[in-house]
Amino acid sequence: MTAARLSRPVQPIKLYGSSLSGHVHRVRLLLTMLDLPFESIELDMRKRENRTPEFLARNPFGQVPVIEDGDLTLADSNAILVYLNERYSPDPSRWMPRDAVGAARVQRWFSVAAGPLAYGPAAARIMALFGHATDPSETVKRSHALLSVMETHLQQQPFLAGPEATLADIANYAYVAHAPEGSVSLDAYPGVREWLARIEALRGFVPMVRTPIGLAAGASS
Ligand SMILES: N[C@@H](CCC(=O)N[C@@H](CS)C(=O)NCC(=O)O)C(=O)O
Repeated sequence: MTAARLSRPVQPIKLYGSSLSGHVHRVRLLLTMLDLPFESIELDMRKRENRTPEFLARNPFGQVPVIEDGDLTLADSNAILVYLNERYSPDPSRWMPRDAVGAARVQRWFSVAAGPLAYGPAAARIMALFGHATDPSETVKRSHALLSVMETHLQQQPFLAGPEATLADIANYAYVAHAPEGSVSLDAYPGVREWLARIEALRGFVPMVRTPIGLAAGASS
């Protein structure tokens, strides 16, 4: 059955996540930009609260974010962005273009968020935060390869998928902004830094918490 577009959730949307997660932050960002009521349920990943039978019933991959909106349980940050926009935005085409090329451009940057961003800046930051034993140099190298591509792209247009902000920007924002927490400096990427500032200037923007590492590194937001 197709869910009709509603202006407001019947009850606050439950957001299962961790305040340290950029995947969760991107959902929180859209919730606040759409001014939707929600309740955050913080999971302690170090205590493996994402691996309990109750949580695995919500997402068998054991990953955050997950939302519950009435009877609906939905996992995966980019899928959640699409759902919230289609279900609740007064103007869904504002965040997700309706034309073939515009929609494809957003999908392309969703793929970047799930691939090079996750395996580059997000992974480098996690290693720094949780002190994983693995050598971070490969991840740092991957991060700079991604940032170089983003820099060239953002020198030509203000937002990732075109002249206006879309879900593509929301999906990619947090792990780029917090890349310095993983020893990935943004100094060489002025176009990327200006793009971050353009997102931070959008109505309803909320930052992701800075970790002590981020405060020391001077991460954006
Ligand atoms: N494709 C997923 C990835 C989410 C993800 O990697 N979440 C991390 C936190 S940032 C997680 O839950 N990791 C725990 C695990 O994999 O066990 C999404 O976009 O939601």
